[in-house]
Amino acid sequence: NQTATQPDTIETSKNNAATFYNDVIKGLSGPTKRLNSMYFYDAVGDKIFQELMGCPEYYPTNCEMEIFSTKTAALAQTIMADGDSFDLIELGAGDATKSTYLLKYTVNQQTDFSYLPIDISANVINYLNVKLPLSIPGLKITGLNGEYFDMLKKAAALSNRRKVVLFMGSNIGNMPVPEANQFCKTLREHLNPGDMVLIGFDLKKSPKTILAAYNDSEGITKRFNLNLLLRINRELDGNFDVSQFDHYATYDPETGACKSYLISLKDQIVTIGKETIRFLKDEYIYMEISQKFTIMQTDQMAANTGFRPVDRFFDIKKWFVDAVWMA
Ligand code: AVJ
Repeated sequence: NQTATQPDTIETSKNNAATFYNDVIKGLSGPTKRLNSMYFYDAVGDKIFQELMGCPEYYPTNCEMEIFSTKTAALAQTIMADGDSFDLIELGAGDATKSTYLLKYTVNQQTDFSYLPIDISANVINYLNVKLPLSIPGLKITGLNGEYFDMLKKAAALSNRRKVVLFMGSNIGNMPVPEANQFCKTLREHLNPGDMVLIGFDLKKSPKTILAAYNDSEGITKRFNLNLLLRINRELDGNFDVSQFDHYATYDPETGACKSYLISLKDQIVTIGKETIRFLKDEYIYMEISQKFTIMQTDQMAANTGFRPVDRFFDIKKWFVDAVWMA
């Protein structure tokens, strides 16, 4: 059994500098330019995202925090189901602030469960392995450092208990809808009938509210996006001048797609390692999608991917939903 003093540190070879370089060059070499928002989260990006979560216009985190802090008992009842022992697996656990409400409550129910946070960041996993058993006495934790599906396989090899998978924060919104469907199908293939997932979806709401969250007046989201260019400078020997790029966010109420772009303010040439990237004035880099959903669309996604919706938890404004699906 892994404990706080024996953190699990399975490394993934896929998430290395060569992959980052290849993805960046590929994304910036085509007729239209794009970067993958999964690369936002280096140490600086993590800090900026923390800032963003404290910014009044950025509502999703607060909504989901409200759900976990005010509906803890109901959430726990649903995932504890028949009271049998289970594994609670969290994809992209971060600092586990929201899940801590659920963990504390569930530990106090004397239910036999283990918490298996999965994160691509070794720092995150080491932190959770050490800190959570201190703040939640009695918690059994096995942190898994690596890619989601590799670590889900690992989790399945560690135990054959019922599994509940948390995928919170509307992280699913950072995939285009077809990719999100494929992700859920793959997730389903890693689960057994009776297993559950809890997925956080940001819901459609006033377009002005959504746009403000991704175009905050302090410019935190702008810095968050520009940081990826600075990360390319730092890690891939790039020479982006971030003062020559502006941030532009859009929300389309029809499709629910909220997209971020960086716009080149002039004709310019950027080098990354030995590659040369040309930008025309006003040319864009497509940085990120944050898809918004209707409840019907979340049910549809469950049905499309081999799940059955069993419960849903809203914040008071109904801006966000944590949907519980059964495999
Ligand atoms: C990581 C999915 C919660 O899309 O809302 C915040 C990332 N991007 N502002 C989101 C993000 C711009 C965020 N999530």
